[in-house]
Amino acid sequence: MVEKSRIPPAQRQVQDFPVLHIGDIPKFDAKTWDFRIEGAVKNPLHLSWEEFLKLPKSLTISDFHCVTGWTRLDNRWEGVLFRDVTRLCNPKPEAHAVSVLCDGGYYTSLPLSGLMQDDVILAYQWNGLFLEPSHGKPLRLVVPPKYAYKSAKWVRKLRFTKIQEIGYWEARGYSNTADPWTEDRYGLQT
Ligand SMILES: Nc1nc2c(c(=O)[nH]1)N[C@H]1C(S)=C(S)[C@@H](COP(=O)(O)O)O[C@H]1N2
Ligand SMILES: [Mo]
Repeated sequence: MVEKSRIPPAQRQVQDFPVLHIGDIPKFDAKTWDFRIEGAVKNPLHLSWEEFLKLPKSLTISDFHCVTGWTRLDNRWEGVLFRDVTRLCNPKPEAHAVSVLCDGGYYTSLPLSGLMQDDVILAYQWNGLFLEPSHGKPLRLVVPPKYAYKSAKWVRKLRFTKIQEIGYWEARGYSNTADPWTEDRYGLQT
């Protein structure tokens, strides 16, 4: 087992890679799949799967913490760093957050500053292989410093916004900041 300092409070380490999502796994067709960036950007982006694969590729190694209590360490994610794709779309000065929209209707959002960190990646490979459909094939976001409901699977669109929108789980009581180290699991209840 690994030193405790890498496991956030009340989390337990798992060796397998659980699958967790709501709804059905969307079908992927490389011919019709596309990826869009829109909203508060100077250069909206529209890429095919083939074009996406030609973007500069990076490798990150990071830990994955689900709010239900499991943590998987040392995942090797390969894909395009969020900040590399952001450079291409040239955000407007008023862009402070990004909504992440997925096939199947799931969505979440994060402050732009957090997404620009070194380990935030739009990943298409995990531990050397293209993603399994259940883990987000063809493309998912990985945001290691946040609970994994921010790591959206089946990503199709990023919308840059002035203020941070409220995502699927966030609208149902989960924290919009989602910091595993402070057990920031639940938003303020009314
Ligand atoms: N599109 C989509 N992405 C999602 C979810 C979802 O329901 N739909 N669930 C999130 C949650 S709560 C977790 S823990 C992780 C799980 O990722 P995994 O199934 O690859 O382990 O996906 C996240 N991304
Ligand atoms: Mo989760």
